[in-house]
Amino acid sequence: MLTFAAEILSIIMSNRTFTMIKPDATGKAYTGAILDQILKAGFSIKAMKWTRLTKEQAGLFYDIHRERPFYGELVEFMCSGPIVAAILEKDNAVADFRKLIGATNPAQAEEGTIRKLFAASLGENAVHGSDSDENAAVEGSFFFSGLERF
Ligand code: FUP
Repeated sequence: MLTFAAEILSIIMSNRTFTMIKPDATGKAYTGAILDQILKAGFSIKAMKWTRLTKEQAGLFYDIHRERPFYGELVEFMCSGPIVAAILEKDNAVADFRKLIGATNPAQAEEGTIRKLFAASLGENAVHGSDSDENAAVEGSFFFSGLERF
């Protein structure tokens, strides 16, 4: 069994990131196509669940944006339908995944990126990707226990 320290280390390792396929994308049945892009880009899935956030959970997940004008809409949107949450592994996972999904606003996302292909707007932008190793660890732990990640 992993020691506590080893478990924390394995969570913080820079080869993991956290993603959500958001309610707009699950609602349009893009889940399979998005997972296909993720796997083809070389990421492997270390944990995954199909779930639906409560308003409280969505609010907590995006707590960092609490004071921003779009916070209310963001929380409403994120609990408006099911999501897929996953921990992904690949060398340089956080940066490579941000590149794969493209800019936050799909209008500014590069051709071929997931947001360019599947997102309709800044507010409803199909996928989330952690912006740092630290946040990847925190966000992964928000959804998955030690027994649920491999
Ligand atoms: P990202 O790291 O690309 O997910 O983007 P942010 O953390 O800056 O924003 C989180 C989410 O808030 C975005 F995915 C969409 C939403 N958002 C807005 O609705 N309006 C904005 O001006 C900025 C972000």
